[in-house]
Amino acid sequence: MKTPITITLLFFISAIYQNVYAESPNSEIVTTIHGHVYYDENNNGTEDGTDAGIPSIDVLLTQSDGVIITAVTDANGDWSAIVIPGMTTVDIDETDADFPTNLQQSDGTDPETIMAVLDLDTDAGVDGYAGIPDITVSFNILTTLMDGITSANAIFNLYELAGVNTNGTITLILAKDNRFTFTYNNTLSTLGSQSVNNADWSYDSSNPSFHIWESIVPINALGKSNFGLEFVYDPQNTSGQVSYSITVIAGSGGEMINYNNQDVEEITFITY
Ligand SMILES: [Ca+2]
Ligand SMILES: [Ca+2]
Ligand SMILES: [Ca+2]
Ligand SMILES: [Ca+2]
Repeated sequence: MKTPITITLLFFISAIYQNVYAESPNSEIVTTIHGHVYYDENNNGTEDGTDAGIPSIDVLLTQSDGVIITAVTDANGDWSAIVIPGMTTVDIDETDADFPTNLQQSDGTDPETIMAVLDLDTDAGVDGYAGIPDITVSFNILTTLMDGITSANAIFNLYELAGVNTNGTITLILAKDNRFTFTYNNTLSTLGSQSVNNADWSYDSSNPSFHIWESIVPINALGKSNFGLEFVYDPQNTSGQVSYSITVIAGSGGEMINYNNQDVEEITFITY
């Protein structure tokens, strides 16, 4: 009973081989390469939680002889192809009509060149794509009238607006002014009646022009992070008004929308 099946199978394999050989006249030997494309829903750079494969995406494979072939991801986001051995450039086609809009790569590298090894099924790795977060910032000085040397509180609130967790360092800057002094308290958890996450933020005073705060703790989708300062304002025997501007640096946490990355507070100061 086994013989006809074996013969049929051998014939089938031989037919595949000949077909591939016919398409790759520069090589007598073929090998395979595979990979995986997924939607990184929680934008943490790894496939976990409810992340799922992205189906029906073209993957362009430039073989070592320059001939480009196309693989397509299956229902699980997996793709594979028969290629000639050698350096193979793998390029996921983000312009594919089935590719979800407004995603950026959060895991893996694309395009990238992989060595497709003779007689092996070479793993080209995973490529994860996530939505693009958007951070906005609000700067609140709780007492904005400085009557002589005055102590006051400032709170820096950062909000995620796009429904995507941030991923990566978030940097916030404030121009230095010797009338405005503080000691950053990295254990502060409430300031006035507000809760603050000072422990999530590190303060760097080394830049001559700017106070710099950084956080590597993600802001959750539609969530918030903040920190607060108790500062002293010294009008230095003058009266007037001054505006302080804080800026979330472009690209913070993977965000890309810069128009809402700044906020200004104005202080009025008087000396009698
Ligand atoms: Ca993930
Ligand atoms: Ca690509
Ligand atoms: Ca890749
Ligand atoms: Ca923004």
